[in-house]
Amino acid sequence: MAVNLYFVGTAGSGKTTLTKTFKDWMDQHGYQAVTVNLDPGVDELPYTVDIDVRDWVSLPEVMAEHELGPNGAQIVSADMVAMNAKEIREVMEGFECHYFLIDTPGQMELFTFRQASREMVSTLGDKSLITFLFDPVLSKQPSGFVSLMTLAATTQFRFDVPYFPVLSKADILTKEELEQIKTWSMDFWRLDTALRERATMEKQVGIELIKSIQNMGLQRGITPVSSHEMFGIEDIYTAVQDAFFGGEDLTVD
Ligand SMILES: Nc1nc2c(ncn2[C@@H]2O[C@H](COP(=O)(O)OP(=O)(O)OP(=O)(O)O)[C@@H](O)[C@H]2O)c(=O)[nH]1
Ligand SMILES: [Mg+2]
Repeated sequence: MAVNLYFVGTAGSGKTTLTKTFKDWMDQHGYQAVTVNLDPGVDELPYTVDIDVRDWVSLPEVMAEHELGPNGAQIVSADMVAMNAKEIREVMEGFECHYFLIDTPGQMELFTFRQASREMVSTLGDKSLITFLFDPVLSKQPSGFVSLMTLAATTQFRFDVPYFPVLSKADILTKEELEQIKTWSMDFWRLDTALRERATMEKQVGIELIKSIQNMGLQRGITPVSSHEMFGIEDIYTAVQDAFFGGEDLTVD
């Protein structure tokens, strides 16, 4: 059975671009990947979409039918997408592939915080992994990094599937910034020290959040990834293979 690889992250963190980059990488290696768009509100996609949720739910139609603005319509659409999960799964079952690459909605809370999404993820397959994209600009500040770790932890808590944290668009960071973020992700003491240099409120709340993330066993390194400069892609593949196939490579015909 194929792996469902979800790309999740805050708005503009690079989910759609990474879906395309990962698909291209799999094609180049002779692996079979099928792209799935779960964002009913997206206009254009840079990849050829194999399974498109817009075939079931259209944001402009939801806005017109329910007389809603774009935000309200996004919420209704997210639930409508989830209601169609069984049908989407049936369509997925018609494809022979190694991975389904699943691009999720821009407003990640619509996907992450809704009970319907949780049910959808389990309906869509048994082997799911979330690639969680850390926005590089937010990650540069210790408090931004802690906030994203909290979001990643919340995502894991909501879905209870393995997740792999990546530092997205790492090409826009300097070598020093990159090293610092990698250090913070592995060594919370260093992150704690960086936070202590900040304003009192930020410091106190941040330190408490770090402690709970550490207690939850979620302290782990982050993998820098760039769709523009093509690095880190293979690391995602390796993480998936480690999680589900004991690190064995996929077989190619
Ligand atoms: N420098 C750089 N820019 C990137 C990279 N990946 C994506 N981008 C840019 O970041 C912007 C957002 O990328 P998307 O892939 O649309 O991000 P997204 O998370 O799908 O966005 P939403 O679905 O709207 O939340 C675009 O302008 C991309 O060109 C990267 O690896 N490096
Ligand atoms: Mg997108």
